[in-house]
Amino acid sequence: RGKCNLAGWWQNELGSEMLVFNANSKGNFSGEYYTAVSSAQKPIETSPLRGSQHLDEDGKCTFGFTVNWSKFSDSTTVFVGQRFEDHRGQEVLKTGWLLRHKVNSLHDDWQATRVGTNIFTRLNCKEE
Ligand code: B9F
Repeated sequence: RGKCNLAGWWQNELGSEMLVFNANSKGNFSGEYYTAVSSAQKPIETSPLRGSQHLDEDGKCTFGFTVNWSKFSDSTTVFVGQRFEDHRGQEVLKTGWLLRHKVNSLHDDWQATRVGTNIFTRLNCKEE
């Protein structure tokens, strides 16, 4: 695996899990996101993600991806982040996100966006 390979299973501090598929030669990737939290009316379902990453050789690539929650919500989240290794060599993704939920009018636009951070670590560490 290359130094910035994001492919595989990740979990964040909320317990949300995502599976990232191999990026292509341009750094574009897709995956699946299972959020541990929702507060939507409908039950949580696996949601598709699409992203783009840099392919730097130093292992500290930046990336971004969008999650479309359409199976149970009309909202969208975008994540931006960077890969690091901690002092034990464990991979960590430091991310920030914006969550846009659907509002019914321009008047309510001011309250449509939430912001936060998530830290992802590898779920199953396959050493290769
Ligand atoms: O809960 C979100 C939602 C949007 C409109 C009704 C429900 C959808 C899932 C978002 C999951 C977020 C967190 N999970 C995670 O791993 S994405 C960023 C966080 N990281 C009610 C109105 C707006 C939010 C809740 Fe809703």
